[in-house]
Amino acid sequence: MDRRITLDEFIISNQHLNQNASGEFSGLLRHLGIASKIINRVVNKAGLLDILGLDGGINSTGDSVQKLDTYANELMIEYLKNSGICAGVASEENDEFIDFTIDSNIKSSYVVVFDPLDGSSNIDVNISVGTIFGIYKRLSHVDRPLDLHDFCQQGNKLVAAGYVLHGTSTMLVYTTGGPVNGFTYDRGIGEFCLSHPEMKIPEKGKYYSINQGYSNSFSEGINEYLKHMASNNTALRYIGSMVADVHRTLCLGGIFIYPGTLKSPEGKLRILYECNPLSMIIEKAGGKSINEKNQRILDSEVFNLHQKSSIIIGSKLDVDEVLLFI
Ligand code: P6P
Repeated sequence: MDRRITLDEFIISNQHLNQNASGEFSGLLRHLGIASKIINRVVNKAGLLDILGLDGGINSTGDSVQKLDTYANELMIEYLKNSGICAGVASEENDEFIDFTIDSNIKSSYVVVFDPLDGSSNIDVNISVGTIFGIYKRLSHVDRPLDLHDFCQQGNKLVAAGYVLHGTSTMLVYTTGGPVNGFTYDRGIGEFCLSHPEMKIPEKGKYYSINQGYSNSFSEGINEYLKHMASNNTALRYIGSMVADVHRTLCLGGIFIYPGTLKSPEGKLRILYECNPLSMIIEKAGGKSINEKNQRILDSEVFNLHQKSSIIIGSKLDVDEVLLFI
């Protein structure tokens, strides 16, 4: 019978292939899948549940918090804590990391960093949003409380990275250090099913993605690049939801750029739970991801949970083309 394999079947059948994959690690991936299904259910009927609109809060990086952000954040924390196989989490929505081991005897080797609902400014207008996550092995001993170093690790130490995109369909895309695989959510059976095995980013794309509205505060080099792109009639696509813009770039090729601006000289996007996980995905799919100083994002030192970075991510040839101008 020709049927697509589910996420659970895929994780279990590949467990033996991955040196990081213990039953604990596989279980963690499966719990992230369950939490994503529940978030998807709410995202898809948010308008009916009166959880749209701002909840009045401001998160650690100054973004006004949407109710759905809060819901997704609390759900991710609850599911990862109750899984018993996650030692703690760091979230865009929380100033500090949360140590699950303090009031329970969880002895897990893994910590999870995530943005529970990236692109939240789009929630009220029905534009794609997504969850971005990264999994690290903790550095502190399992019998000790977690500390900041367990989370502030370089992206090249990630053991897994992925995202869930709530778009026209809902997709989970992740890598555990090998190929990037995409799963599409089949509501009929309530499962993520393998739909895009071993995703590869095209060497060069036909779109570039940047918020050109800030061009007055971009560097001269970035503006020279934008003039170049306008002169060769390259199409601009910008959704305003990083996970959606990067997913399109992964599928069709091209480039996504969030450079430093006057408001955010180091860039707006956060290294730990936005830039690093998406950079691991794009690199494992054959692409490239650097900052405006031409440093590999995954090699960036991480000093605090909400540290920001400029990012130039996408097809190798498109990223190299930007380098000619900056
Ligand atoms: P701007 C969403 O708030 C986000 O963090 C990313 O998902 C997105 O790429 C970026 O901010 C959009 O920022 O300044 O263009 O609205």
